[in-house]
Amino acid sequence: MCRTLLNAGYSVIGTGRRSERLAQLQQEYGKHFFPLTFDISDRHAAENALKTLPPQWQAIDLLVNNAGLALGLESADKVNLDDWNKMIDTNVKGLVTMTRLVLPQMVARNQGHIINFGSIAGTYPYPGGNVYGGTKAFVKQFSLNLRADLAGTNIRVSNVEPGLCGGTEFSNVRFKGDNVRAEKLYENVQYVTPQDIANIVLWLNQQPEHVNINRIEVMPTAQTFAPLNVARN
Ligand code: 8X3
Repeated sequence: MCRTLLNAGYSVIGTGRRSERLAQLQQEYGKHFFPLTFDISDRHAAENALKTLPPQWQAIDLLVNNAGLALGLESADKVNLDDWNKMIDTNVKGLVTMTRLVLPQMVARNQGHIINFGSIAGTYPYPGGNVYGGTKAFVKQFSLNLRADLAGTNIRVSNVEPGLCGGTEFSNVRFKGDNVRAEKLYENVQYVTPQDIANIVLWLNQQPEHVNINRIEVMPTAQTFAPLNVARN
């Protein structure tokens, strides 16, 4: 997403925990890229990081809240409670923290766009989706509620809800380093790619200011719906 926006002429603040990845982008894009290393689940780290932004980087027109993770696919009675907390800390608390920190200057300038990352898991339940799907349902409703609060402003809010998206570390993280299991998920299927999603983010933001896409649900053509489960005696 950073590269797609940079190639389209945007100046980008890239955030993440791994400074070496951000340094790589800075090397490639020079003064158009500003690296900001922090863990989004640490509220004070996020507050402090944003305070270090030089004045010319403080007017943020587009906030892309894509940081998030799924951990495990165990059923709710067996799940690791730390995993649930980590998903809530990142997907919910991290996302609302960033939104609350960036939104005031958007409101002051009456300009801006927040693009949140939900998931199809926020709409369609699946076994083991439990808290992950719950966090993404939160993101969906939070995005819509932001629009209600921002009535009368020019600030846009969109929720991107991807389905099976390969070519990221999503499943390696979900399966805690079981890379064979992670790779299997993407075998013999044309999944949605990070570039597909980046193109959608750019397209959402490039709509005219009077056009707000509230939600956009994206699946690979190869992914559709399973029948509802009926447990029989
Ligand atoms: C990513 C899609 O199906 O793994 O949020 O929940 S899924």
